Amino acid sequence: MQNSFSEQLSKLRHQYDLLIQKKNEPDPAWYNGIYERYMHPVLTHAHVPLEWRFDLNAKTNPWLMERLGINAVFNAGAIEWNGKILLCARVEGTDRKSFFAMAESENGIDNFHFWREPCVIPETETPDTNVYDMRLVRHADGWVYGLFCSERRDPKAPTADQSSALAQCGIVRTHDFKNWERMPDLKTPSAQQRNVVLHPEFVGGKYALYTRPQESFIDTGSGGGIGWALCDSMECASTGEESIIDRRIYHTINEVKNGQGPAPIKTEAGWLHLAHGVRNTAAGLRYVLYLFLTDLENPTRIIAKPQGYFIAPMGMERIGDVSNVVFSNGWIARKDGTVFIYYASSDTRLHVATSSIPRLLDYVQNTPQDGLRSAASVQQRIALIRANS
Ligand code: M1P
Repeated sequence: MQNSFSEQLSKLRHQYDLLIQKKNEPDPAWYNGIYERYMHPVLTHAHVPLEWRFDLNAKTNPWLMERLGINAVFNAGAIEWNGKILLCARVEGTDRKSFFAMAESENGIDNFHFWREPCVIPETETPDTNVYDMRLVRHADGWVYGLFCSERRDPKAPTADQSSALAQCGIVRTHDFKNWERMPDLKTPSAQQRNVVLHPEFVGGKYALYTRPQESFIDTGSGGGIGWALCDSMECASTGEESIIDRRIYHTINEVKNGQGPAPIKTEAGWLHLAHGVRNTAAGLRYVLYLFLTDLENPTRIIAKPQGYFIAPMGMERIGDVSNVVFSNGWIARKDGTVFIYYASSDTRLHVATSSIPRLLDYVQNTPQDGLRSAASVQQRIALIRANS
């Protein structure tokens, strides 16, 4: 038998409070020396406030039904702001539309709670059908920019095709994460763009962008990898030809496609990059995360790149709406060198991993690079075994 409205509401509130207050601890079963994984996700669909989902008025909703369900909370931009950790999460309703919502935590690993209302992102003259994957960047010009994917139906698609879409880079800026100023979408020579990220500093007096040229919505086609392009202004951003800085390579973790994650972190040794790489399998695409380092003076020049992946989906992380995926568009380096890496699993929930700048630099600089052949991998492993003998 159904509980009374007030009983059920108290139960929901109690469960919600327990979830928000739950402590998160490093997973004791995980060790690789490079980063810690944690026992619980930091954001899930259940972290979305009850007020966003239920009509809490017993007169208009006597059954206490969920009126606007939430499907998933994942791919979040991240920034440290007034000592707190802020995430700009991708929240996806049951209607399949994503929107952005800010959540904050004091310590970056638990007690994340959403702000009162989701972000209101102004539209351009051509309204976005779907928006997702915001990269937050505190730029040297004084603004915080949010670059995200704006998706619209392909206007050239015949009526029978209700799936073909166009992806472009939407741009907003803010000083408070409450008021967002929308700029025109980025123009590049490529047919479509996703995973566009603003470099935090001017380069030669210009804004610099990591791009991901692609010919169609899912397939990048001849789009060869993570691109780089400069532009004069973010108010009407337009780039010339993109150059590829991290190319896709046969039989590696990124042979099908790749994309810059969040903006790179400036370290003494170079710009530290987090990216995702995609390969194909009989069970579909597999997304993993990897790191690389670029030259401080020339961020397009890779100076260190470990072989293989940095984070891959593990255990329950493998399962979700788009299984076998980890994706990241947010990380934070604190003044004390701690790094929080926010990664989503299987387009369903968001996790944190923790490390430090010294550990990540050690990993990037001292892990052998990909030998690109089985025989070379064997030699790398034998060298390690013999050094340990
Ligand atoms: O479904 C996995 C990811 O797919 C896209 O990434 P990419 O453009 O590299 O294929 C994005 O839509 C991302 O949101 C999603 O997590």
